[in-house]
Amino acid sequence: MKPTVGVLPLWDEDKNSIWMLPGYMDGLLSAGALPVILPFSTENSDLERIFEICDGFLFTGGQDVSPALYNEISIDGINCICEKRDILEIEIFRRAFALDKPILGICRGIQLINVAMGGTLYQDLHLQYPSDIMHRQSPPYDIPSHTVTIEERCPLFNCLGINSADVNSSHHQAIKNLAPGLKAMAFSADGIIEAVYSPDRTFLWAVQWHPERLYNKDENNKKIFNAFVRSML
Ligand SMILES: [Mn+2]
Repeated sequence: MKPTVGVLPLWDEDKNSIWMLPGYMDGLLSAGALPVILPFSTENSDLERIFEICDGFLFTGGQDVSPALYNEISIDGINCICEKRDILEIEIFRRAFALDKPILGICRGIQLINVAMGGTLYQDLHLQYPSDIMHRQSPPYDIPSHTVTIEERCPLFNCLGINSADVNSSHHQAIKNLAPGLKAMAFSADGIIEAVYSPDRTFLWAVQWHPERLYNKDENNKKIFNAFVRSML
């Protein structure tokens, strides 16, 4: 039976509506999983049922994580906050972590996971960490924007067998203080953490770039989805 992956929903503030980018769903489907978009419910009975159904969870990209969650006041560079996403995702993450359900975080996902585990973020790289690296590329988003170096002997290195990779990049925030319990797996040339994992869990990986926009043309990003789904078999 295919593993079922709960996909954290995207939220469109203007339309007041859940939405989804096909790459997240298709990337999981192509790796052999059945993705399902989760509802915005934090009722205990709903969550208990969700955790019976789902073998793993994908934390998607999107709005900025509220700086209040890491005890900071928002600076001017902060974009749209989505409180209902923060609440849902922190709750799902805590339960998934406690139950050792496989977790993959992408973009906002790496940031949310770092904050949920006690880390902090650069609220806006442009204001707080200026560099020449193009972390916020212009379209098209399925071509590489910068290189990352991959730490040796980490799970990402073991999975890909390479110590650098070209990645796309659509973020204006990033990990500042890495949460205790997470280890960095990849860095951009300006020193930003671009991938993390938990050594204490079966599969808890997160990346700052967008495999869902690259997996169908880049074998390395396909391998990330494959490794996530394989961990649930
Ligand atoms: Mn980047």
